[in-house]
Amino acid sequence: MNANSKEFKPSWMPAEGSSVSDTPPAPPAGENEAVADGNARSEGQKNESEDDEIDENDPLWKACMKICNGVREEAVKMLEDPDALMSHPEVIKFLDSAEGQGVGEGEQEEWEKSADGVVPTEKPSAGASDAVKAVPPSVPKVNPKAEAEEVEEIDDAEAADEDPRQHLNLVFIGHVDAGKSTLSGSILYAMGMVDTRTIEKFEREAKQRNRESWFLAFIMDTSEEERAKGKTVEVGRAHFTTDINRYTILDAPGHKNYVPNMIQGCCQADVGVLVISARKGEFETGFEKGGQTREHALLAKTLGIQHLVVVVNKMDDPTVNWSQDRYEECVGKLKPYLKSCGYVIKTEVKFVPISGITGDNLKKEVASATCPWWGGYYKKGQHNTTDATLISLLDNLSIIGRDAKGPLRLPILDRFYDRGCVVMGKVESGTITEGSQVIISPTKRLAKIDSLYIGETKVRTAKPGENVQLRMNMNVEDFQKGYVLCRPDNITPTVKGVKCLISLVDMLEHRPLLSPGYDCVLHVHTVEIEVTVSHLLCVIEGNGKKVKRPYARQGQLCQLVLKISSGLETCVENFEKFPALGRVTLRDEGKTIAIGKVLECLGGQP
Ligand SMILES: Nc1nc2c(ncn2[C@@H]2O[C@H](COP(=O)(O)OP(=O)(O)OP(=O)(O)O)[C@@H](O)[C@H]2O)c(=O)[nH]1
Ligand SMILES: [Mg+2]
Repeated sequence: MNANSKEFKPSWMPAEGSSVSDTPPAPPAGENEAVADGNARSEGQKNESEDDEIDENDPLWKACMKICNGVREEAVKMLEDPDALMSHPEVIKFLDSAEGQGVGEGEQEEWEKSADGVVPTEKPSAGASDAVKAVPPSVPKVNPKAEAEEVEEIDDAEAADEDPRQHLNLVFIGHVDAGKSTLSGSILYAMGMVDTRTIEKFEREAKQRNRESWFLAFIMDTSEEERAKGKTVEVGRAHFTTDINRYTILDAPGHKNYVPNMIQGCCQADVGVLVISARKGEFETGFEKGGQTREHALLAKTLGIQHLVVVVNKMDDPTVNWSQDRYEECVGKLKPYLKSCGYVIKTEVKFVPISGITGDNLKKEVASATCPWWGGYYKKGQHNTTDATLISLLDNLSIIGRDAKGPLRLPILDRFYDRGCVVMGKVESGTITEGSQVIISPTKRLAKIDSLYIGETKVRTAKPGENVQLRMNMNVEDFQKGYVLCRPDNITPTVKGVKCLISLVDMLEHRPLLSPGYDCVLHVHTVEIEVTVSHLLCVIEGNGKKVKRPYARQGQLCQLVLKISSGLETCVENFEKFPALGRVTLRDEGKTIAIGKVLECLGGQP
């Protein structure tokens, strides 16, 4: 797994260190060129090799032959130009049909036996596969026989029927040491996902490391570095279920050095659980004195969090002792700030006092002897909460705007080798189906989803909101973080620049003005890429009037054009069409300076 994600792994997921991540999101120039080369091979080259290369069992070849009424030369011509091919309605229809989704039973075996794992449909862009042939050293070599046996065993597993329960992705955010990992671990323990023996083992280990109170955090903080320092680095991932919902926990790091990892966590989430420490001095450090609470809350809103659950944690601490006044103080100070981030407090934000370490108000309500005032609060719906516990509150949240019938959009978060190519990501729109064909944008290559997993369960389909792992019939090098899987009839645009509406929230002290030429890092869905402000189109004044200005400063709203500094293309969407792929964050020197949305995609392919 990569530096940005880790998880309780399904058995087929890789051992530590086998990932081939941390590569830039845009396609390497060579790869793009190779695609172009592959599409534009000279006539002579084509004649020499084309006919020999044709695999008669290739489903796309069969489709072309069918469409061309069996006229070979016409079908060959069709295959030569993948872009034109994709614009052919009959091909699209074919690919969408059951026939186009895969092959017959006998042929399926041939497909799976394919030694190099490259599907016949790649042939039109053979140049591209040449460009990415080199296997990075971090990809483990495997015994092909053992691989075949194991894959067979895995693929024999019956794909499960769709679970009707809603799936919620929870990202735990907040200042360093607020108690996010402890809370995550405590929830997993309370929900029966961790047994007592494991907890006892972690207690012993935490004691040996002089970090006694961290034993619950060790459930999520699994690396040596994290346990030694008591700080989360990578986003921890775990799953639990209730009778009503299925949940994925994404435990983000609180330290300011790891904000990009936290952004990755937010990208996959629908609900933000903002963990606030009520302990004396800690609330003040985290919220008032330049702590991470503010940046996290703001980023979560920008990155599409629909509900924010503020948990006022460490209520058991001797400096708090379930004090109603301290709770009111924290809530009272947070509300105006959250409002200024754009949250509608009444409908989007809920507050609950908890103790991650004792488990009070997680699954079980705190005893009235310990906290006599809480019952009165939730029964009256004070601070927008009518549920006694965090779990019941989460069970009552519903996520809107998930369009299972819309065009497929699945931004890739990570990919790795494990007896074949596995990619990870969250379905943002549409439905992904086992055996279906997808286009990888921006390279525009066609790929097949051999099998698909939600957590450890093999499933047939996955709808928006699901974090999935896909076994693909491609090479690991064919995917990069920031690529987007889509359907051939509705491809994500690739851009060289974007026109954005941006709010400058927190400019650097020594770079207080934003003007053309300003360099920074653009975060949009799973993409992280360097950009330059090429035009400042206008500054929008308080009365909504657009004015021309040579620069914009903190607190101002402006429209600008951002150009990808490397000149490469990346996948971005207009916010109005796909909000999850059009929310923008600009960071500079490790700090969020601006947030906004994509108004227009510029300079790429449609
Ligand atoms: N008293 C008390 N201490 C807590 C509670 N929750 C967490 N802590 C303590 O706070 C410290 C930090 O806990 P973590 O869970 O590692 O905090 P975190 O927010 O995950 O920290 P980062 O990952 O570094 O951002 C540990 O010593 C915990 O024991 C709580 O409910 N009550
Ligand atoms: Mg942590």
